[in-house]
Amino acid sequence: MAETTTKCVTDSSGTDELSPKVKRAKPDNENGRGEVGHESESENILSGFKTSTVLSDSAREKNIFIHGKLADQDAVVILEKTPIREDTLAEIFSGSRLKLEMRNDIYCTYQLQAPPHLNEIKTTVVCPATEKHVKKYQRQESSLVEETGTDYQSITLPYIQKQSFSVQWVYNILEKKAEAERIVYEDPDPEVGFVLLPDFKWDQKQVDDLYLIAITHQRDIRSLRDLSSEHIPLLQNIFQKGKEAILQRYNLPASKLRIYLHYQPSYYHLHVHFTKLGYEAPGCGVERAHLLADVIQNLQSDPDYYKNRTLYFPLRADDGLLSKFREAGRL
Ligand code: M7G
Repeated sequence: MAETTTKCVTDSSGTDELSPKVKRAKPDNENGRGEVGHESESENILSGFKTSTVLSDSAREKNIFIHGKLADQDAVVILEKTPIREDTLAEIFSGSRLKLEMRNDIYCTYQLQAPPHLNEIKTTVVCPATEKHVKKYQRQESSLVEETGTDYQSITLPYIQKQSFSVQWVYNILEKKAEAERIVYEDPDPEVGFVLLPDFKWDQKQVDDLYLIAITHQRDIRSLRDLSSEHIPLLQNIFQKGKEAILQRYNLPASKLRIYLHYQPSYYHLHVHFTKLGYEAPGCGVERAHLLADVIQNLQSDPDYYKNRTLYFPLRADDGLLSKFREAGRL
C-alpha cells in the first residue's frame, strides 16, 4: 500500500481508545504515525463516496456493507454500530437529549440523542476494492465442499495460486510499515516468531468482542494444508505466547479464549484467530474454524494429517473455487 491517496484499508474507529475496563500491559505509542495509508483525522475521504449497491446489511448486527465509487475507484465501505459500553452509561444518561416517542401505562419509548463521541460508527474502507472483495461481502448462499488431499493439489492449490487476495497488508504489518503501534506482542524469531495485533474487525473498546490475529513471520505457509509436524514448535509458540500476551494486556485468561485457524482462509499467509469465547465472531462455526489445540494434537499424532485428510468448508455461490469443484465433478 504505497499510494496513500488511492490505496487504503482504513478503519475510522479510535483504535487506541481502550475502555478503562480493558487492561493494558504496555504503554502504546498513542496516535503513532508512519502507518501506510493513515488518513488525517479530520479528512473525510467518504464525502465523495457514491453508492452503487448495498452488498448486505443486518438489522440485528447493525451493519451495512456497501459497494460504490471513491474517486472513480471501486470501494467497499462497511458501517457498523458499536456496542454500548458500561463505562459510558453515566455520560449517556446525563449528557443526552431525550425525545419521547410514546407513553402507555408504565411503558415509554424514547429517541435518545447521545453526545457525538458516544455515537460513533465503526467504518472500514477497502479501496481500491477488487471484484473478489465485492463478492466477499455480498450476502450469498453457501455450499459445503469436501476437499480430499488430492483435490487440494489438483483443484484448490492451482486456483489459490492464481486467484487469492493480496497479502501486502500482512507484509506491511510484519515490516512495521502499517499498524506498528497496534502490535500487542511480537516474537521476532524467523522460524517460530509471530506478530499479535488486534484484528481490524475489533474496535478495542471492550473485551466482550475481543478479536486479535497472530501472523507468522514465516511467509511460505499458506494455510492449514501446508502444516506438518515440523511446524508444531511454531504453533505451540503462538498458542502459549499469544495466550500469555492476552492475559497480560487484557486480563483475559486462556479459558476465555477461542483460538483457531480458518480453512479456507481469505488470506493465504498463516495466521491464527484469537477471539473471546462467547463472542460469535464471523467464521467461528465448525465448518470453517479449526481449534489450534486440535491442530497441534492432530499433527502430533500424524505428521501429515493436514496433507491427507478430507477437509470440509463452505464456499459462496459465486466463488470461483466452487466452479472449479463443479467442473471437476466434485460437487
Ligand atoms: P481469514 O481467515 O484469512 O479471512 O482472516 P476472513 O476475513 O474471511 O476471516 C483474516 C483476518 O484478518 C480477518 O479476521 C480480517 O478481519 C483480518 N484483517 C484483514 N485485513 C485486510 C486486515 C488488516 O489490514 N489489518 C488487520 N489488523 N486485520 C485485518
